[in-house]
Amino acid sequence: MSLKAKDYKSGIKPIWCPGCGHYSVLNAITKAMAASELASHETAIISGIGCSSRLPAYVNSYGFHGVHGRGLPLATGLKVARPDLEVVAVGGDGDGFSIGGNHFLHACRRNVDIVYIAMDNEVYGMTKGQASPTSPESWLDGKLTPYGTEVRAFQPCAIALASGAGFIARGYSGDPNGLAQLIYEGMAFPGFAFIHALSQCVTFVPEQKAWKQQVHKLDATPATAAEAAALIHADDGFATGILYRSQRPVWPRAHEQASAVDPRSELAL
Ligand SMILES: Cc1ncc(C[n+]2csc(CCOP(=O)(O)OP(=O)(O)O)c2C)c(N)n1
Ligand code: SF4
Repeated sequence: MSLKAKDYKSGIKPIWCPGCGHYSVLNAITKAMAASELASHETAIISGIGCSSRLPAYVNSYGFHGVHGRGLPLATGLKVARPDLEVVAVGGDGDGFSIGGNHFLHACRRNVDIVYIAMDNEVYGMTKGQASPTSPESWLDGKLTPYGTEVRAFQPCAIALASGAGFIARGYSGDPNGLAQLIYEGMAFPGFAFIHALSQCVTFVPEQKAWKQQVHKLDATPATAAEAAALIHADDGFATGILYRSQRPVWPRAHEQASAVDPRSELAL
């Protein structure tokens, strides 16, 4: 019997603020799991630290809540050891693009067959509203960055493209069905699938409620990396849909041969 999205909820009540975008990302993930007809024991959700990184506890699957910025190396190790699992890494913009930035570059470059959902609210929510790598340069926060960040914002999709990601998509928490579709396609994609999920922090950046009016859907996916680069650089950051899709060999290439050898049989010798 196929499972419904609600069957993938763990029953643990999220402790996110009312209105936090992360609720909808959670819903989108469980919808994508149901559409993919994944059994709970065939899926693992891995995270770092942050409000967004609490997500694995709320999903009825294998899960691991790691340390700050280390969701991607954990997910990579798991996928290499257990290629049969659908491995999904999740986290926030602070987790993934600041302390975890180096891992982000190399995950795109390695092309391990995992999905990475970065829940971007342009702020460190859990630690009470400091600027993050994706905070706009002009973002004025009275207490912590009273003159703006004075630093150019990190561009996750441009960096993903330059680093070799084969699947790059942007979704919005206010459109959980659209986001679920992107996650579903990311799960089906053979290789590293990066999903930039705009997910508002209503507590520390309440003006993000206006994102609902700003997001717009792409008409078509660019056909080449050059076209994708042009689109991503010209984009206002609110275009949703698949920004780039192109397959190349996944890592490790000797996956099937390696997984056929049970390491315990060698130890027994
Ligand atoms: C090594 C380390 N440094 C700093 C922290 C403190 N810390 C916890 S969560 C967090 C930021 C989380 O922000 P983000 O990833 O954007 O997620 P959000 O809470 O906004 O969903 C930081 C800096 C930590 N837990 N570990
Ligand atoms: S502080 Fe922001 S990111 Fe954290 S739960 Fe509240 S609304 Fe969500």
